[in-house]
Parts: sequence; C-alpha cells; structure tokens
Amino acid sequence: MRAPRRTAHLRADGTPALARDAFLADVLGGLSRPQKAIPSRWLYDARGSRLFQWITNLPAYYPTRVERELLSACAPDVAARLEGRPCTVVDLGAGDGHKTAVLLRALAARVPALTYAPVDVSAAALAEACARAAEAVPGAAARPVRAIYAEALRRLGPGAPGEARLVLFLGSSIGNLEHAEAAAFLARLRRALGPGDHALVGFDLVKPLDVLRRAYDDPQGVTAAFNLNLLARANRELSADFDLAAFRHRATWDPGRPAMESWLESARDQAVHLGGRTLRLAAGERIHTEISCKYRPAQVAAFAAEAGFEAAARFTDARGWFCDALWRVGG
Ligand code: AVJ
Repeated sequence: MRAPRRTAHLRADGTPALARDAFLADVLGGLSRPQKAIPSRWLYDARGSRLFQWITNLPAYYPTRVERELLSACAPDVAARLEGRPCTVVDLGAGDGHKTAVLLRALAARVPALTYAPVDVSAAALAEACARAAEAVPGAAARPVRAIYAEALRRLGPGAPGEARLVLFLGSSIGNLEHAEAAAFLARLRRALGPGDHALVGFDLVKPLDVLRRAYDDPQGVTAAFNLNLLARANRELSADFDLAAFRHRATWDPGRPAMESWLESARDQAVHLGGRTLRLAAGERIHTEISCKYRPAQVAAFAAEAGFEAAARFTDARGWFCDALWRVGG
C-alpha cells in the first residue's frame, strides 16, 4: 500500500500530479467499463470553464437567463429575511458573478456588515468573483475559499454570534449529481449550518423537450465544443490520442431520472492510446459524460425535508422553468 501523498507537485506542463493521476485513473477506468463513461467533473478545466461561461450566454441555454431574472425579482425578499444581522454569503460556484451581484446589492441595503465568500478551485475564478462583488458592493469584505465544495463546507465552522449566513448553490449545479449524491450533499450542507442560517439552491425544472434539446445541443455548437474538450483535455494532460473529428456530441433525454444526458459518440471503429493502454470504440458507441437532472417541484420540497431544512420560500418563473428554493435552518 502506498501512503497518500499530501502535496501536489507540478509537472512540466503545470498540471498538478495528483489531479493528473486521478484524471488518468478516471479515464482508463471509465473507458474499460461496458458502458463507457468519464466523470463530468473533468469537463471543468480552464478551457472548459470558459466554454461553459460562453454556454450561459447562449440564447438556447435558458437556465442562466431565467435564474438571473428570478433572482432580480426575489433578492429583496431574501434580503428581508436576513435583515439587521451581519451577513456572510458563501457562494458555491460564482459563475460570472452577475447573479450574485444582484443579491449582494439587495443585502447591502439591509444588513450592517456583509462578507462575501466565493468558493472555487480556480484562483482566477475567485479573483474575478471578488472583483465583481467589490464592484457591486464596495463596502463588502471578501473572504475567498480555494477548495472543492465539500471541503469548503467542512471548513465553514460555526458562524459568529448574531451572524446570518446565506449559502448560494445556484445554476442547478446540483443537477450534475446523481440523486443519492445530491441528497448527501444537501445533508452535509445542512450540517455545516446553524440555526437561522439559510441556503438558496437553484433547481432546473422539467419542461418541454424541444427547449431542453436546444439548451443541451445548441445550434452554435458551443455545447458540443464544451463536451469534446473532455477528450482534448485528455490529449493535453494525459498524452492521449483521441481524434476529436471522430467523435460527435449527443444530448439525450432520460425520462426515468429525469435528466438530459451528454455523450461523446464514436463516428467509426477506432482505437485510442493512453497510459500505455489501447482502448477500442465501435462505430456508434457512446461515452457518457454528464447528467443534468431536471426536477419537479415536489422533488425540490422532498430534498429540503430529507436534508432537514425548513422550506422558507420558493421562487419560480411564470413558465415554471426554473426554481430557486430558499431554505432555513430551524431553531
Ligand atoms: C453547470 C451543471 C448547471 O447541466 O446545465 C451545460 C452544465 N452542460 N450544458 C448544466 C452544462 C451542458 C450545466 N451545469
């Protein structure tokens, strides 16, 4: 047995060795299974994050637009519930910061002191999130946390006496998790918080299939580029030899979960080499890369109850396409 290494050494190409080993293990393991799959977290390297940012601005990708409008409308309501107490906003995945800025401005008008704590693994993303927050609310204190979400929750600790904490988990990021993982994550979130703290969680709702298909296979091909970047990343970081022209992006609907699912489909019989191994794909064979779960309002309520939150408020657009649920820790 090898002792776990605690420091991440940088390789010549700048990639942390531990992350590279984990990526290699996930790709090799995932492509050796009968149903080939690569975990979706590897989609988000620097280039993947930029491509996702681009997706959020596409006309076809409704979630960001709809949620931004929702938050503009509900920000005063959220702020009113935290009124009068010093407030720390923990932002799990700040994105481009537009959505957060609306909330921070509303809060700044009602609380005596505001601390903004964005959480991200990327230092660049944290710096940008802090800069945006400073622009929105010049008086806010910034406390960036460079960590994965679970680690950030572990480090949260008890709030200061009298302080109100608001954890944001927006954009339906939760949709990337299997149901059991999502429930476990929300339970951890609940345990990291104390009485009077709140969480605002974004859920993308079940909606007409044509809308979903366009959102996950946009006419401009940005989503395809985002998905294919997974193979490009394997070529860059693992010296794999995926022929990007021989794979197609596919987005399918699974009514059972329900979820949109993303795949990379092999256009022909082919062999790929990585980590000293040869992996074969048949024409038409698919690699599963992502689930984007869609929810029904009853499921949102069930998640809150299961995790031990009180449902304080639910904000939904007129078409019922997206939902931001405000949950409170009782006591
Ligand atoms: C970042 C998980 C919310 O599933 O809608 C967008 C990622 N993938 N288009 C989503 C994504 C393809 C996105 N989340």
